[in-house]
Amino acid sequence: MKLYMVPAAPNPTKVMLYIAEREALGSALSIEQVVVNTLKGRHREPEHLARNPFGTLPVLELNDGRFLLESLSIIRYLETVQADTALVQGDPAEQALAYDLERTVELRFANHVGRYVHATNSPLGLPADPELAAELRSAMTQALEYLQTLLADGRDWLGGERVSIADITLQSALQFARFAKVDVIDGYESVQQWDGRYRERSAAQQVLRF
Ligand SMILES: N[C@@H](CCC(=O)N[C@@H](CS)C(=O)NCC(=O)O)C(=O)O
Repeated sequence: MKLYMVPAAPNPTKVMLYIAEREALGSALSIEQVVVNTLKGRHREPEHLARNPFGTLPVLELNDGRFLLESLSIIRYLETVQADTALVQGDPAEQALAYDLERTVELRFANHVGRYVHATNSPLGLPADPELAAELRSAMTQALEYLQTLLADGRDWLGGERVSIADITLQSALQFARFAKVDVIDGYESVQQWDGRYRERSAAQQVLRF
């Protein structure tokens, strides 16, 4: 399999952290990682558009030549490979709760962080949009308060004792904010402590650049 990706971008980072976490659990997923340089516009060139007509990253090329275009679908597929070392464990309800929390982090926080970064200090040079930034900041506040509530019982990870896909999605968003020198967790002490803990993990040390 081949993972087409670009470092520091949130959705590719999500899959890269996932793979590193699986490897730490003993999986040998045999995935070659291929950089598609978005700063040079390589994702808009025919070679990448043949893999994914939408031009986004990550893309996973399966061994039979088919392509998966969505980060969470890639993760769900990889969960079935060497499933004895899958990241998401537990009975069906526990697994559903893990995916539910991941979607909550993505849709109620990480997506806003991506748009907030571009509205304040866009790495792509997009014009600042203070009005949109204020709206996003307020939406992010609700999610951050929810995360603080989860962490208030002293758990290490968002879902409890084990690192899960929600942790990976949160860290991918926070790295993107750091890359753009935008602080989105200022004042949220439990989330800041979680961030410090996650960045000490070997998966984080291998994958994160910022
Ligand atoms: N829903 C997709 C989103 C993929 C996505 O938007 N990737 C960004 C990088 S984080 C990208 O490729 N942006 C370049 C573009 O849209 O032109 C996923 O989760 O994989």
